[in-house]
Amino acid sequence: MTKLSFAAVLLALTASVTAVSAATLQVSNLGTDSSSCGGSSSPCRTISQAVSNANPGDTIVVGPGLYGDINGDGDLNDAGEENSGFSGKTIVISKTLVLLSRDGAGATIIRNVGSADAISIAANGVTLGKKAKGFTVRGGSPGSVGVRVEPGVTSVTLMGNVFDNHAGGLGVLSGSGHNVRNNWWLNGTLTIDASTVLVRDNLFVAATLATSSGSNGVTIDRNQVNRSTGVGIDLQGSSHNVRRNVVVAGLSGAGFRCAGTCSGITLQDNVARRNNGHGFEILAGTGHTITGNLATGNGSSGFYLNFTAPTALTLLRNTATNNGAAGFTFPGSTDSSNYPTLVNCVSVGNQGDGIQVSGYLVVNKSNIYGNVGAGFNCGINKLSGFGSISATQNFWGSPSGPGSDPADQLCGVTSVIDASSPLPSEVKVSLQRQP
Ligand SMILES: [Ca+2]
Ligand SMILES: [Ca+2]
Ligand SMILES: [Ca+2]
Repeated sequence: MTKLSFAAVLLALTASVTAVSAATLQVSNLGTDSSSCGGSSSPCRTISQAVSNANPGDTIVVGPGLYGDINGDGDLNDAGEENSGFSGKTIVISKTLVLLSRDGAGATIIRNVGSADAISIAANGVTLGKKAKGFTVRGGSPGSVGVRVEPGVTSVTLMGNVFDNHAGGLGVLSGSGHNVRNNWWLNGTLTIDASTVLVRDNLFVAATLATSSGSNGVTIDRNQVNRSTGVGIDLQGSSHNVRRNVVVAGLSGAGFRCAGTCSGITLQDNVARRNNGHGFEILAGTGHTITGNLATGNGSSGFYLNFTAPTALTLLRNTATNNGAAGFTFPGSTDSSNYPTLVNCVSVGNQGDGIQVSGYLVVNKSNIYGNVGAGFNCGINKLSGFGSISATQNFWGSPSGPGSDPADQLCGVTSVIDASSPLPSEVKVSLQRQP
């Protein structure tokens, strides 16, 4: 069944329901399914039956225990197992409902089967979980998806849930206006393919948070991403606001990446620490704002911005320390209207150059010292003869300006230089959450 025809079926189902006053339906491992179950003395056994019996606006409260593939044989045809009525979808929430667990995600497990979507949300305004009232949704087979918000669906809230080990995606969220907060996303990828979504205070472990090429206006705020197997926060689409996130110890790839269709991104007050690749890797797009971020201890560059497309950009108050390659790397800044400007930035103690650039560069009021520069002590290393560097009011590790140790020096620089060395004010790095 295509997504379109699936949506049409659900629309017809939803339209046939006549709303009555809101009620609360009960689901329990001790319950029995029937067309009238859900009362406190006659709970349903399955979430699907409660959804079927409910009216839009109702709340479903699910007791502790195991739902879905109860006996773990890989199908849903055994006693007490979910039957959504839709192939490839274990539970379908087809009405505007609030689904809560009574005792929280740790006690309330939904075991998915095969390549199914564990939970498909196909109505506007659905709430799945809240703090300490969510679900654990487990998968594992290739193709399975933890939670899918169907295309066109609006204003879904996901809160207090654990999504674990879905090879087809921990979540695939389409539509718009969603609120995704306080969930744990384990072993996989959450993909936001939607507009105007708030993703706040989530924990990702061995997982990636991605926005799709069609996404727009996603706010990613105050999340923690630990030990991702690829990029930690992987951005495509436009006009996302990425703030106060911490990406730590990624096993390969960058902490934060903006690539492909990525455009008009705000990256502010984020921390990339000890990831195997670059801290922040910006490979595409125009109109970015990159302010107040910290990249420290990453395996490659702290900030790697490729200016092959015209993306003249000011980096304000960004700090790169102790990274394995250059603090800031700017390949491809090869025309006079397309180059980086650094103001109040810090590049200190990196194994590579403080700043490595191929063309034009402006650096003001920044700290650039203690960089190894691959043994050449380069605060700024200009790789090509093209372009020029303007460096003013920076501190190079010595009152006399750039030079040999203890200062960092200018390498490969043949064009206009105006380097002086008053110590700029300390850069304030905003750390909202630290693991
Ligand atoms: Ca089964
Ligand atoms: Ca069976
Ligand atoms: Ca030095």
